[in-house]
Amino acid sequence: MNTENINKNIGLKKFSNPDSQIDVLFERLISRDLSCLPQLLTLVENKTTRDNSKLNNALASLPINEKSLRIAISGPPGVGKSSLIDLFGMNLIQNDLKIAVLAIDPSSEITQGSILGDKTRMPNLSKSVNAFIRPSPNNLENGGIRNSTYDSIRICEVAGFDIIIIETVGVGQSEIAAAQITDLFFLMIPPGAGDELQGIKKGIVEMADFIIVNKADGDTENLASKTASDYKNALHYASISDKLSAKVEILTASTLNGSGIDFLTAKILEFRKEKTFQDKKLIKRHTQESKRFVNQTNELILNKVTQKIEFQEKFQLLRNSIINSNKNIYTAMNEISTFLTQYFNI
Ligand SMILES: Nc1nc2c(ncn2[C@@H]2O[C@H](COP(=O)(O)OP(=O)(O)OP(=O)(O)O)[C@@H](O)[C@H]2O)c(=O)[nH]1
Ligand SMILES: [Mg+2]
Repeated sequence: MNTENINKNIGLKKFSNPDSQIDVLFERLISRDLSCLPQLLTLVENKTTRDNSKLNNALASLPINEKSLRIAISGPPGVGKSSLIDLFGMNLIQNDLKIAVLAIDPSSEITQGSILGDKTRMPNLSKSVNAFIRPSPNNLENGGIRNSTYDSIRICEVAGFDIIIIETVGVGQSEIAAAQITDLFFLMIPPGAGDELQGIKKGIVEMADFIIVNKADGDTENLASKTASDYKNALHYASISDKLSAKVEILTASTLNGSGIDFLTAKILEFRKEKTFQDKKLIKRHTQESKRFVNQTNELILNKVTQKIEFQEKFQLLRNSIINSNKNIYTAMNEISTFLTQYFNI
């Protein structure tokens, strides 16, 4: 990849201990040596070997890229997410933007990462020097979106990518988790069936900034138009208060004939120029960050407590006594509560 033009506005920062792997990788990132990206992203994804506080310090020192745009693209398996990202991404590149795609690969749960899969589904982007595709490991937590996905977004932004796209397959929690770390949420749906048949969870549709009815071509073109107007009617009164876009856009698209892609590109370019949009985006990011802080603190507390051997012993004892009918849940809860109060002095 040509690194010369990548985000000249991002300031340089040095780390004090160049011996450690983390320091070296972050130094390479900040000097825009993009060959460090795969290794660096693996490092943040890999929670077990992660030096949390050192990594957090390094992440905290990264410059903020306020101009970037984070887009989640979600939808049922096979709806055409990767195909759309390929065309949409190429359009954005033609407008002098650099694109990073973090694809949450649904098959990797079984194959431990079928990297070729998503690259071949984005044939144009995978050849472009202005694009970077990262298939992420899909562990079951939140349908593949993990705390580290946000870190990966930040890293890609510092590397100079203007648009960061998260592709997630619609498996319950994943859309919500993806929407919580992005600025805009695109929901893709196939022509025809309603939400329930597509396995789209209630509430997900209302979260979308863009609803894209794909495969509006050939035999399914008319059906796609009908599906789009059904959604328009259904969402007529939907709330938009926590969204960056002024209204939910519902459109048809086809990655075969390219319809809808120019509209999406124009919208994104427009958003990038709008001051109100940019201001709202930064406020939204801070709100998201505060929610993540609450969640991560809860996780941390839980981890710290459950790691204590004394807690584990007490917990197992009480659990077994419930199984053996020696205690009921009320007594057991009282005992564990007393134990926690005494042990942690809280
Ligand atoms: N007719 C038609 N087929 C499409 C369209 N977009 C994608 N496809 C086809 O649908 C299939 C799935 O496309 P992908 O882009 O891989 O879909 P995806 O949503 O990324 O799939 P997963 O990542 O596996 O969930 C491929 O065979 C595509 O050629 C479209 O607009 N029209
Ligand atoms: Mg895909």
